[in-house]
Amino acid sequence: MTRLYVVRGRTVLAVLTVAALGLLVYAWDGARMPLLPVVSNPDAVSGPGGGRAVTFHIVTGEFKTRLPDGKEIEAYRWDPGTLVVHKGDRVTLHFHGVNGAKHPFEIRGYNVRGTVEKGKQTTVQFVADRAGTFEIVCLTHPDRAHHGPMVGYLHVLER
Ligand SMILES: [Cu+2]
Repeated sequence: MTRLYVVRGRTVLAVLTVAALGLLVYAWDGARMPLLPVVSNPDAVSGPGGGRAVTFHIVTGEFKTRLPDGKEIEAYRWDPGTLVVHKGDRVTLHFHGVNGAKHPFEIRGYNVRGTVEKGKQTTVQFVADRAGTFEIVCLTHPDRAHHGPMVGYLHVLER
C-alpha cells in the first residue's frame, strides 16, 4: 500500500524557517567557540597562544581653561586614557598626534617606548605578559607642572 503525503506551501516555509534559524544559531555558536571561521570583530581574533590580538587607537588631546585671575592652564591627555586587555593578549597601540608637537612616552612596567608627533601615527606592539595596572606616561607632560598629567592606564587582567 502506498501512502501519499501532501505537503502544503506553508509547511515547507515553516520547515525552511526552522532550518534557517538552526543555521543561524550554529553560526552564532561558531563565532563564540570557533566551530566556523566566523570573525565578528577583526580587532579581537583568537591566536594560537590563546591570547587575542587587540588594537587601540589613541589620540593626543588637550584640555584648556582660564582661571579667575586670568591665568590659562592646560593639560594634555591620551584619549582613550584607559585600556583594558587580558594577560597573553597581543596588543597594538596606534597613537595619533593631534594636540601638542611631540609626546615621547613610555609604558612603565613594560619595556615599551615611543614618540607621538603632531599629524603623525606611531604604532607600538607588545604581548601583555604581566598582569596589573601600568602607567602610559608622556615624558614631556608627566604632571601638572608640565602641562599634564598626561598619564593613561593599561589594565592587564588575569585570564
Ligand atoms: Cu605629552
